[in-house]
Amino acid sequence: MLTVYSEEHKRRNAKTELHGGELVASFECPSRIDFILARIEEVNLGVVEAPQSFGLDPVLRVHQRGFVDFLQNCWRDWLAEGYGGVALPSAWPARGMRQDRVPDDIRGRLGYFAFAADTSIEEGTWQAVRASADVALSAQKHVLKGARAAFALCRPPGHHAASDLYGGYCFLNNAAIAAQAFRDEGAKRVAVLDVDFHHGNGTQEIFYGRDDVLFVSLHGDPGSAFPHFLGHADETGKGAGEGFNVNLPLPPGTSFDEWAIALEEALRRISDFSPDVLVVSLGVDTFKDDPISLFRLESDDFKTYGARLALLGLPTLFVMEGGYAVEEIGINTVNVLTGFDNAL
Ligand code: SP5
Ligand code: ZN
Repeated sequence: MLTVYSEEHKRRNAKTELHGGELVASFECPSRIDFILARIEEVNLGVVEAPQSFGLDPVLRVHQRGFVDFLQNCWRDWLAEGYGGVALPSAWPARGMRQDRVPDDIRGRLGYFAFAADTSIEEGTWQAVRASADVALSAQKHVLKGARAAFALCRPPGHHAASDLYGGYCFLNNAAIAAQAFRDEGAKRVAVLDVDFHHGNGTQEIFYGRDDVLFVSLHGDPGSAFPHFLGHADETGKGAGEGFNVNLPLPPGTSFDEWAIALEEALRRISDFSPDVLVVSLGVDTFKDDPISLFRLESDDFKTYGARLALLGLPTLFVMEGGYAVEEIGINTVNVLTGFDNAL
């Protein structure tokens, strides 16, 4: 399987993360990608190539212009305030407050466009974010042109980013940008399967009113897990999109056996939809030793479900999302991909 990768991801090196009331080293760190690349080379997964540039047009198909402008200019505007720290929000337009006016002030804009305070914006963040979208689009072109599968080694991840919201370490929604590109380039129906531990609230929001992109997610129940405020089973889509959003929330401590039962339900829904192509939001934070997640998958389980995904028989784009057990992230991620390849 071909991998697309950009060194630009290194420009996203968050100095800190607000976690448990403390500023700690960021879980979403550059070495995650080093371990994955090393494992790709170790098992000879296939060619690794750099992305092409696609500009912002495909990004603006799923994200609002004002939001993209904010991301692009945020660090400059924050520096202009003379602060010594990284750009983090500290006030939000919560219940009863106005959401129809975007503040001019950068502190107000941060709160307007962020849904969580775990994600800083810093020097280089935007450059890495842009490159990550290009990685997804470059891998998408390989699948569009007939590859059975390709791996977009995206960093930063994307599935928490909505049309005008960032958070959960995500800024632009790489999987959604790629799914939309498939639609714009001829696919009639696209399925997105999100196997990251966390609910893909951003992807859900982007496609919630649509019947041409099916979103199916297995994740930690929002009653116990981030992003806390979306991802329940009764979120099934709205308007034309009714019935085209499938959430399969699972309790803390879920084992692979239990997870695999939910996966079968997810795959049934995808098969019934008969998509032209599958986009997999591939987070491996379902692993038992993940430091911020609550499921119990073992490394071999990733190979098992990778093989199962291949049986859908669909052209498949894998897009990297989360996974914070850094020492094992390479093995777990590449196990999904080799499991898939070996089943063909
Ligand atoms: C892409 C992705 O996986 N994003 C995840 C972002 C999660 N950020 C907030 C995590 C808060 C976790 N707190 C749980 C502590 C358990 N010890
Ligand atoms: Zn996650």
